[in-house]
Amino acid sequence: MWKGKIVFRRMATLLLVGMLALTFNIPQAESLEPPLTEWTRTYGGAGWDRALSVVQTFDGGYALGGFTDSFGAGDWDAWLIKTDEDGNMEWNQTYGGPSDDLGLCPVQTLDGGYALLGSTESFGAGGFDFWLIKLGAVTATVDIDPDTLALKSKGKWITVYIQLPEGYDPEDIDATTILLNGTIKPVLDPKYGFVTNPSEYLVDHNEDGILEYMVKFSTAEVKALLSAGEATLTITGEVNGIPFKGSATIKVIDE
Ligand SMILES: [Ca+2]
Ligand SMILES: [Ca+2]
Ligand SMILES: [Ca+2]
Repeated sequence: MWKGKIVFRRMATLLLVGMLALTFNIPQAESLEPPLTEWTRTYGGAGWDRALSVVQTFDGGYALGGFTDSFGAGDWDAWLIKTDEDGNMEWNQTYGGPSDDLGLCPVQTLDGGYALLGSTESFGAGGFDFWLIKLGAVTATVDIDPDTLALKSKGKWITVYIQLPEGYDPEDIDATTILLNGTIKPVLDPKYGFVTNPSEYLVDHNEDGILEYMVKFSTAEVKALLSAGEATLTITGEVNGIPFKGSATIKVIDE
């Protein structure tokens, strides 16, 4: 075949493909609008503060990991910041010793705590070592009323008193994060004073001078989990975005 004819055919094919592409309006990458910036925040002190990673947490906030020269135990220290959903810092913590402690990539773990990965020169076998840190939940003291639950009783509520260790304010507990045995939510209907009125839900039930956070659960929902014998009920939740956990054992009788 005449060589010029082949070239002409190829050009015609290319032209046709190009026209088809225009006809079907195939989107071009450069034509897409990038998302708008909703907000920005900065975190740090007067020294160098280097961010490495961010993950979204179960409560809709963020855990930020990196390392800081501004704070901590000397040289670089690993730095973890927890924010709420708007990026406001809820708490932060440095980890490290006198040498360089770099990088911190957090993940939130299924138990509501955190696992953090970094590299440390302060600890380990020499030089830099891998560094895995597990943060558990704050231990709460839990008191359940009644201590003995009769499965055939007509009581409407099971009342739970949650006391946190020193340094934590029970008023900072987020009641919407509270769960009994990981499944049952407390009664949060604002028609009840014990849900909305701090003078009713912040009480010193065990009279040790430290306020407890009181929540009530539907007895019917809790009974559905239980059978006669001893039952350990576990309460979990968050105070200022930090997970807490506590358990108490009650007696369950089939009468
Ligand atoms: Ca800085
Ligand atoms: Ca250090
Ligand atoms: Ca108390």
